Amino acid sequence: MPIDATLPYDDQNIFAKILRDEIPSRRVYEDEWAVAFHDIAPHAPTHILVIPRGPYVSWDDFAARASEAEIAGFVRAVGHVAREAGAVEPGYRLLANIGPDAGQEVPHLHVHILAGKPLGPMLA
Ligand code: DGP
Repeated sequence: MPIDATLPYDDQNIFAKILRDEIPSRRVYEDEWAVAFHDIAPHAPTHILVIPRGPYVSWDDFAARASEAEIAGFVRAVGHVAREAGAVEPGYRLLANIGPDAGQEVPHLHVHILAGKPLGPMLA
């Protein structure tokens, strides 16, 4: 069910629980700023989600409230995970859904890394 990305942060959302290790995930990376794990319903051979450790509903919320250090740390973590996944060559897609029109389902910012096959046109 798509969420309203302007809502206050709900610390009971599924990714908050993954961050706290209350539910399992297949983690591939973590550092001070971010955690990355395999998507439960992959849309490509490589489908990894990268989330910030901080309580941000969406990219919009993150851009508005996160510190420079959190933003830099998160962006670098996304790049690191994509490189480690072997996705830089021949290429990958980053995707963040923000709010109901985009179909965002989990109210904790997540960037999808999609790779491992030709992904076709962006809006297919
Ligand atoms: P979005 O539509 O951008 O909000 O994508 C949410 C993604 O989260 C979707 O691709 C499926 C994934 N997902 C939902 N619940 C879980 C879960 O419990 N574990 C993992 N690993 N992924 C989940």
